[in-house]
Amino acid sequence: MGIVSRGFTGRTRTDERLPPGQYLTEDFPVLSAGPTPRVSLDTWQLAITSESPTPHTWTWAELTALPAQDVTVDLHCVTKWSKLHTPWRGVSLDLLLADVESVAEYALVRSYGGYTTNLPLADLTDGQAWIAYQYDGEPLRPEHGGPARLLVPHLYLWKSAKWVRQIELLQQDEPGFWETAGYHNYGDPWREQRYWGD
Ligand SMILES: Nc1nc2c(c(=O)[nH]1)N[C@H]1C(S)=C(S)[C@@H](COP(=O)(O)O)O[C@H]1N2
Ligand SMILES: [Mo]
Repeated sequence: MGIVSRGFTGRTRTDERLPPGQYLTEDFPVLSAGPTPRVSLDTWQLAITSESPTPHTWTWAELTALPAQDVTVDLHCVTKWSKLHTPWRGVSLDLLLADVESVAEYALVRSYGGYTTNLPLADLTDGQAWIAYQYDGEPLRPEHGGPARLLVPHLYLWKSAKWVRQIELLQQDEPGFWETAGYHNYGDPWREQRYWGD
């Protein structure tokens, strides 16, 4: 049989994966605005709250019993480092939001330790966001957000709240910790939305 040329294999060049103003890093820097909270898996809980009086909650056993996805994504930090092809395992927000009925258009994400960040609810759906609990085949280390963190790789990494505890669905946008301090409200790395006014 002859060899059929398949043309492009879908691989993209590294420089095409690097948003404007970013540089590549091989290591995995830790950026935390405060001390690393230690959360016991016995009491750990994730809640999705909305205008409905009954929150949707998952214990650690419940979360990790759900079907998980393995995803390899690029990370872009507003401090200008990017790390390509990072391997995570977690539960898609599409699955967690499936039974949540809400007219909300915004989400405010709250972490153990008090950190918050906001984003449109649409940015958490359609295969764009996960509650990640493994990195590179290992339990997610506490300094990187373990037991579990939000992973929203298409936005700057400050939106990927470590030690995630609650996703509050809101009808009005409410800026989080860095957004209140002058970071961009949306944070698209491809449009270089670093700071308020960008
Ligand atoms: N709870 C919490 N989540 C957080 C932060 C934080 O300080 N607290 N820092 C954010 C910022 S600014 C970045 S760049 C990434 C860093 O993730 P890493 O430490 O795993 O690299 O976490 C984001 N999530
Ligand atoms: Mo950051």
